[in-house]
Amino acid sequence: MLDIQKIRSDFPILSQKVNGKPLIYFDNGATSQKPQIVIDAEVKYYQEINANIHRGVHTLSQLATDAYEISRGKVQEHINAKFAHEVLFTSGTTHGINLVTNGFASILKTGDEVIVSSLEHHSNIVPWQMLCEKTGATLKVIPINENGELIIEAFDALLSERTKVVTVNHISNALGIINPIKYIIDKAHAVGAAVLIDGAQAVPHLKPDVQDLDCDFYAFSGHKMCGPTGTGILYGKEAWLNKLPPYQGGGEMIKEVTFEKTTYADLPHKFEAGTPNIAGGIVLGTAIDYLNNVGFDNIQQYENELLAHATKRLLEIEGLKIYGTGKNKASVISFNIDGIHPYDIGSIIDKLGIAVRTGHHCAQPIMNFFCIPGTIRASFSFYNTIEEIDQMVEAVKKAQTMLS
Ligand code: C6P
Repeated sequence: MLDIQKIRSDFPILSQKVNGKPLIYFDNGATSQKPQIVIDAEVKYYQEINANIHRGVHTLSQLATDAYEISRGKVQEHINAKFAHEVLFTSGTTHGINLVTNGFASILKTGDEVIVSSLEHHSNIVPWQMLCEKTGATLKVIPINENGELIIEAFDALLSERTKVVTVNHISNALGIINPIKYIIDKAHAVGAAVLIDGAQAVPHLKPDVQDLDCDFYAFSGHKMCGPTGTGILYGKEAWLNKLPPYQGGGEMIKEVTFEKTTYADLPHKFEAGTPNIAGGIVLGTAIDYLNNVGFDNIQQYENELLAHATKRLLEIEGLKIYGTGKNKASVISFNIDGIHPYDIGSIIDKLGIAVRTGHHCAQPIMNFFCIPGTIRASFSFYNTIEEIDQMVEAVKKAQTMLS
């Protein structure tokens, strides 16, 4: 059992008023709020150990390097990676995915195929399209059904010896659908394809086990899991990271540089050119500690209660339609109300202190599938409450009356 009031007191922003009303923050899919312990850790880094890492013999540089590498170890443990050097610090999911697509530019060729799904965020579509344009490979797309679930038989039918990469998100940002990634990974491996999982929306809700999943790459953002913005992780299997060329050239990613030839550093440094977000990387470890203290079993159980309550209450509203009605869902609800633009509802409830996201959620193919311009998306976190959901429902009803 979670003590929600105690948890809420860890997040200073939650006691704020917005537009004169107590903040109800339901835009956790876009970014999560930060507990005081994370904010303090960022300040402490700059006050006490700020220095560049992996470069200096001086004490501060060593302290900062140690803290950064301890954080890498925490991530390794958190996602159960086999080696710490399979954990690359990035600026976020987008960066991680682009690092991989850049690497595959030297591997794919005309006739090869890349499979993505209709549920992807633009971050996991556009880089693959760019890669296909560059290499002559073909992009294939797993379709979805009316519930917003991947049509698995269609995925099976797309697989062939031409398939070189399969990539899907673990959880859809726009609909909250949880994808059957274990099945997808196993099937893709059976035809010899590599698999990248976009875990951006999964890591706030669950603890991925990359060895159990057996994925080749798993990308996620720190800012969606109580960590600082500008942080992220790309997990890659050692063999793949050794095979892919570096993403960026620069300081710290080299073994030796001459004008004739440069040799590259060992993992993970080969993929970490330049001065990274040192404070962010260190503090991401603090965020992971915080979440593990709350406990992912507790988080999942409580968020499921929030989701069930919100679904039931929202469906009381006449003319309201929920998108993403599949059985396996995270605490995200996308909905529309007959005859009303999602933006109008979002704007009115914002005046009542309620933050939701409206629009296409960087997932336009999903909106096209449902023939809608966008949805209102309420994405819940473990620090939200049933009372807040009830207030949102009343606010949506009010907006509906005003706009009808
Ligand atoms: N989705 C949302 O409101 P970055 O921006 O690199 O941290 O994450 C990109 C990204 C990739 N994949 C998925 C499934 C995502 O949800 C996101 C970010 C936010 O849904 C902002 S668009």
